[in-house]
Amino acid sequence: MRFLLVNPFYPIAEIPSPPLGISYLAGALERAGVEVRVLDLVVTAFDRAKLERALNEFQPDVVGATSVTMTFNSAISVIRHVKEIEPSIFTAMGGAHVSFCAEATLAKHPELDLVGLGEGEETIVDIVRAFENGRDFSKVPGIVYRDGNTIRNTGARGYWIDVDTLPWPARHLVPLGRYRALDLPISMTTSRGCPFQCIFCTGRQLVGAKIRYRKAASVVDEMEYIASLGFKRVNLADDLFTARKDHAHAVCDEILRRGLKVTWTSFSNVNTVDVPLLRKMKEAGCILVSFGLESANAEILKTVRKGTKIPRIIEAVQMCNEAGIQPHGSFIVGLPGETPETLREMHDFARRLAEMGCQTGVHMLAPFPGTAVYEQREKYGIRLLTDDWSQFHANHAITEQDSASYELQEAIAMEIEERAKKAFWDMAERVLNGTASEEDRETYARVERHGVYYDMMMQDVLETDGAWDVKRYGRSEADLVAELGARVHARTGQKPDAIARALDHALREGFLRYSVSGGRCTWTWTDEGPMWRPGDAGARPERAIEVSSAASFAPPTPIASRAAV
Ligand code: B12
Ligand code: SF4
Repeated sequence: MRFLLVNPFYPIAEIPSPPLGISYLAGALERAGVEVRVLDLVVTAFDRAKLERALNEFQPDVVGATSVTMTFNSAISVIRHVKEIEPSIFTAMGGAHVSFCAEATLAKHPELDLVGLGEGEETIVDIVRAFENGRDFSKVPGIVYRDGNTIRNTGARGYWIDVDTLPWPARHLVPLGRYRALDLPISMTTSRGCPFQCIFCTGRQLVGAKIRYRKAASVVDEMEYIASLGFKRVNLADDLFTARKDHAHAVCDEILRRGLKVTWTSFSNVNTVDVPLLRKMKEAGCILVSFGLESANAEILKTVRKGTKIPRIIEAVQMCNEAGIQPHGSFIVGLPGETPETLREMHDFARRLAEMGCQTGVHMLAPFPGTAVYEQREKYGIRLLTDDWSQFHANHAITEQDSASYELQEAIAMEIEERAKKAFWDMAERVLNGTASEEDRETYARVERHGVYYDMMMQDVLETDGAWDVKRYGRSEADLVAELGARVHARTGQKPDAIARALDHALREGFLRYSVSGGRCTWTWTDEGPMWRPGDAGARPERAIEVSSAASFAPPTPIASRAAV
């Protein structure tokens, strides 16, 4: 039995991290003895011929994609290609989007055979077993599937998975090296669930109101393992890491007991932090805590059932400052009850928070299927202006209400975009005219490198142009790098000096490597998973990046010695 999991495309600007849901599903399938592969279209390019080759080579029985609302169109397009290429392949989808509009999705998309609802680790194994046993899905709870011309819903699973029994995410199947090269954070979770009921969030419906915790020792085992993969930052992706203080304390205590040097960030709620906990988190490596602030208007906060008050937000920011952790708060423009006045309040409050050292971010309301603000939008006076799911990225206005027009909201979105662009170009100018600070220069160099790497990844430069005859172009490392640089320039149009700096950095850090054999040199991203995997006997290696056969290859510094970056 072979299962291909697909992580659909979404833009690098969203700061993706290696796909966690897909890795959990892959882990569950591997434990059930299923052969699994992951096609990750966030850091590799999609084209139909490539998909066709992958299907021919792997011969999957089932292809399953994940999606949130904004990635649904990309996900269903891959599924459509799969069905066109090989109609006998069974297709499935799950995730935060289709879990809440499964029937409508199956009705509209004949290329999709089944939707998994909510948490998928047990469901996906049940789907495989039912598929093997004559495709009778009627006994599999938690799915909606096509049965001839009928769409059948077997209902929710009715219980939440014990997260301590789950296998670790099978990250070795994901092209981790590319995420590492792009300096993106890596995510993990210590719990699932959220007791709050914010009307714009699907988190609670997806993972339940009762929080299920993992044991601290297992959490820190995983943290230790992912720290060994060479990522600079771990993102604790729990909906609410600080929901139960004794759990958060236990995780931090375990990190400290092991002396693990790892830099991490987490999501929180202003009601669930205090100074002793924040201090402990800081000591254990936490550098930033992100709060969903949503609005600066008390009435709106009440309407969206956030359960927070402005004085408490200020207190939480002060507590972070006292503990030495960077506070971050995010707002949503366009919540029910928004007016020009409430937007001014948000603007003034954000400025006040900035003066207190709090970073802030703003998203536009995107009413996702499954949320109260989508399902009861009439009650909330929200008019949805598009049914194109790819527009649900929350960076531009897609709603309006009597008191807050589309134009008003979109003007804010444009201003945010313009401000970000201007900040970048001002920094670029400072770098070019020699007046930039050290920090500016580092940021600029990082952005420049990432531009080169991302173009190389999304244009498949190494896969299609990264191997050649060394007799023709020379075999010293300088020759190989120069030839690769020329090819990257020809394909991406990036500036030669920027390419040279990026390639030099990639070689030094071990993101890229080459091998020469039989007169041919071949360049690859250092994508392989770790040599040591969870559950393997024997000691874990210092770092998990395979050292190239090239004599001059310089391995990256292990994260432990880059303590608390
Ligand atoms: C951490 C996180 C992120 C991280 C991603 C981390 C990662 N490596 O995956 C970052 C910061 C990058 C991120 C970005 C965004 N996120 Co986000 N994120 C979360 C958060 C808090 C946890 C996600 C997570 O890792 N869960 C744990 C894993 C195990 O769950 P999962 O991915 O959903 O997968 C499980 C099931 O869905 C199911 N499943 C999934 N796929 C499949 C496929 C099949 C075949 C089957 C059977 C089952 C199945 O099984 C999986 C295992 O149980 C959730 C909230 C939440 N509680 O889910 C929001 C959440 C997923 N994000 C959300 C949004 C909107 C975004 C952004 C669009 C941000 C924005 N611009 O507004 C981007 C889009 C990025 C993207 N393509 O996912 C929304 C999605 C709502 C929606 N309908 O679209 C959520 C639900 C929060 C909310 N506001 O309601 N996010
Ligand atoms: S926004 Fe945060 S606190 Fe509110 S329901 Fe979603 S995960 Fe919970």
